[in-house]
Amino acid sequence: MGSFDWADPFLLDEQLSDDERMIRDTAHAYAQDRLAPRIIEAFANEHTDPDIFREMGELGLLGPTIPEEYGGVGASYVAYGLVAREVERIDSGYRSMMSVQSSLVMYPIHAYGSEDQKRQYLPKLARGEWIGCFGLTEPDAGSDPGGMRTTARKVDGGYLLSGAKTWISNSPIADVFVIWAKSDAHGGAIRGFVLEKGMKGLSAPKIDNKLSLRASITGMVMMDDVEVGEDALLPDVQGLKGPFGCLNRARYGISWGALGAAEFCLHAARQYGLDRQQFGTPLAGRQLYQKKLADMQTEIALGLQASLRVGRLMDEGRFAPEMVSIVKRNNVGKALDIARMARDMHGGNGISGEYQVMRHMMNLETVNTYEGAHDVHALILGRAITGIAAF
Ligand code: TGC
Ligand code: FAD
Repeated sequence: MGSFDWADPFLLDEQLSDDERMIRDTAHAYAQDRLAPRIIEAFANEHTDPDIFREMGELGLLGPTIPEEYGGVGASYVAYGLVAREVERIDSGYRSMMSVQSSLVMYPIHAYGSEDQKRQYLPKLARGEWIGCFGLTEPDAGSDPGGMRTTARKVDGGYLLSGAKTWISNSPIADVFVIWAKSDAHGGAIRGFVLEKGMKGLSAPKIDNKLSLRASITGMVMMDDVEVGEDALLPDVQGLKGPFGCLNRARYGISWGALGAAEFCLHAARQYGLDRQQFGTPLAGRQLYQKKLADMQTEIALGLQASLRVGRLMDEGRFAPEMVSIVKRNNVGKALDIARMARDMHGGNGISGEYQVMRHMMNLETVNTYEGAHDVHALILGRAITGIAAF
């Protein structure tokens, strides 16, 4: 008979390769030593530290799946998920910064870009020297990105981009903007363009007063006839499958990341219950309290195994987007329930920033909405089950 580790019920650790464990340990040490000490203050003051990109870059945590010749470390998608889990154990905002750079900026340049674009952008993005953002959502096109209004008009030698993107992670501090627009030269098809900070007509105002993801800056991207050359077009993709190809990777990473936040909440609630005495015994000695801990542990353990399976299939080139919808939707939804539960189990202390569980809860509200809202993933799955699109 084997032994039981309450913090790793299905022995996930031994299902990883040595390389994956090494990257996980690097991310864990960095997150605990460098991110954890900053987050309470950063969240309280809505402060995003751009140095975090450079620090992550030095450790190979940005775009880890990108091959070494372009600045990545050629890691597996399982390793990428493990990094997301360690970073989000501290804060979903820090994971957001990392996953936008990796899956939504470096991935499309690598998968759809020209050789020149790859050489020009990827090494600097991998080092965190340049910060990237991904502009898909618009004020009137969120869950339905096909309804976007941003246009690319063909002119001599290039394109003029006009439109407004909103809720764009990293945009106010971004050097590189991956923008999706309807291109008149391609029959109105959605195409990707790489824009750079400082271009005439391009601005990225910050969205203030977020009550969630406060350590990760979010903004708009305003484009007023921004002129770009032919070389700004991502040549190798056309249509919505361009941005969705990136979202598959980011959503998969989120499925791991959200469980990192949930694990933080489980560990915090367990320790709180062991330390806190009421009615003459520790709270953790009460049946109701233990049931809550057991529910949390069960959902986390099941969710991690599911993400590991999808990651392995991704590494083998055998994943389908619907698999990602299952783990993104379920793991984030469960993580949000777990964070709310942990907040309750901390009593009054649960609302204090010092105990951190309510910060995770507030962050996970965003994670449940972005990268395909919880119900939108249900509809993606509903379409696959019934053959009927109910969007
Ligand atoms: P639909 O007709 O289903 O598809 C249009 C075309 O796209 C292809 N496609 C995919 N390709 C690859 N992967 C996927 N997951 C794909 N899903 C669809 C499809 O094959 C088709 O290709 P083609 O060649 O036939 O044209 O499209 P629809 O317009 O009906 O879409 C419906 C729906 C709900 C699936 C979709 O619009 C959706 O997923 N909406 C959610 C939007 C979303 O996730 N936005 C995310 C914005 S980015 C973000 O939130 C970043 S936060 C990051 C952070 O800070 O961490
Ligand atoms: P809506 O689409 O208006 O949805 C509102 C509600 O209606 C949701 O509950 C949804 O589930 C529901 N709904 C929608 N359609 C249907 C339907 N057909 N049937 C039933 N219910 C439906 N976007 C980017 O492009 N890049 C980024 O970097 C980025 N970062 C973000 C960071 C933050 C902090 C936030 C909050 C958002 C970010 N987003 C980003 C945008 C995000 O992807 C969108 O908010 C998300 O896709 C939902 O779109 P929406 O907000 O317009 O909501």
